[in-house]
Amino acid sequence: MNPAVVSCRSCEGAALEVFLDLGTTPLADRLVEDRDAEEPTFPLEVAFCTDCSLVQILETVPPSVLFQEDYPYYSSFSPALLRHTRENVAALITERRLGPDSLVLEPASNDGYLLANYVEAGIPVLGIDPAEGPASEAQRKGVRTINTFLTRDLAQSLQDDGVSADVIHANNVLAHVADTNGFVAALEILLADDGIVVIEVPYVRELINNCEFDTIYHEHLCYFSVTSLSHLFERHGLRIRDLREVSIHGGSLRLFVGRGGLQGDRVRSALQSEFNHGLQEFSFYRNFQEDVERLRDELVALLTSLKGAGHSIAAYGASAKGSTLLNYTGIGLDLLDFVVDRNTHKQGKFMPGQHIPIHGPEHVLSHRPDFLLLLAWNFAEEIMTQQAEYKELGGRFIVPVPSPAIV
Ligand code: DWN
Repeated sequence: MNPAVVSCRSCEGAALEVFLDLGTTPLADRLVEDRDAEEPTFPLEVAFCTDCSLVQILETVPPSVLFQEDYPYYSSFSPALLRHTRENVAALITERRLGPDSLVLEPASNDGYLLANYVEAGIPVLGIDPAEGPASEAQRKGVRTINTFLTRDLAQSLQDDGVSADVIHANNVLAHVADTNGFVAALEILLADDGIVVIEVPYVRELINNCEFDTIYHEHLCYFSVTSLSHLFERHGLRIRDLREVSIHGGSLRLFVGRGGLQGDRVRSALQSEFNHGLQEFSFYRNFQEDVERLRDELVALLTSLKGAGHSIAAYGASAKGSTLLNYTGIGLDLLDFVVDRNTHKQGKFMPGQHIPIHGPEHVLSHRPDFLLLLAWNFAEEIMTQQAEYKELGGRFIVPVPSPAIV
């Protein structure tokens, strides 16, 4: 068993208060190939640091276990994510006047979904990703990628070799690193003096307000507010200069971080708003367990009622969040016949814990379930548009979050 953290992953204080226990669960992205094989499970408890406001899980599963060779998440299977990324990159190329003498670096570059946009514009890039499959895919696309984790030591070695990035993208990675301070220190080492780090993280305010408990799994060690991020970056001589709220992944923050400089109006306003809403107080998180239990009971009751009335139910999106939702609620093969997903690396495997089979999206029309539970609810619009024929034939969708609803 891995040692649970007893001190905050950011400020290293001991003031951690647990407010959510999702039980002991399998790894959300460890899809099952052999249903008889033993599945490792780990506790999933969430705590709030009353010193620096960081929300975090207590368990640290070794990154080498989480992001191993068959890590199945490939960003390029989500068209909405690709559009979101393309728009962000185009704006940055213009604003930062990037060109052939620039360098854009991305830790957790996955399958090159983001950096490929810079390569297309003739701008030099360097990706860093520990997952062999996605990293190999990126290299096939012509995205220069180092297949490893970004650490403080690697950053120092790259800096010694002259690497200095004008833009660093860090999308959905800051929450994933076991050495939070070491990772931020690595960003500071690799950032050019007038460079900018563009960081995207799911916003913990949305997680709590919309009961997005299924976005909690062992890959996500931290859940950020602007308040907790500000403490973290200031500790390393970095400052949040500007920010945007973006809708991706159920509501995220896009932060623009540089060496010192002015904390812009949007940042000050966000910090004040968080203070007014109490995100720096334990009381903001205190009732979340009850909210999650209520959502669980409502969702199980809805699916049980539909099944009891003779309806068939399947699910769309073999997502990591889907694993948390199924394993915490206990929704399994008694209620769901199958899951579909566009990601070909996931097809033919089974959902962790519940061992529900994963097929391609064509299975929806060939098997015509009466209802489709959207385990990738963050892409609901895109998926429902894509499944227009299923809907025309009378198929209905169930959105589980923020509260179960048939749409
Ligand atoms: O941090 C992470 C988040 C950002 O993405 C990673 N650790 C893992 C991953 O979490 P997730 O699996 O919950 O994320 P997604 O992107 O919500 O998963 C969506 C799933 O749905 C993917 O497997 C792709 C699939 N999909 C599909 O089959 N058809 C997605 C779309 C948009 C579609 O049209």
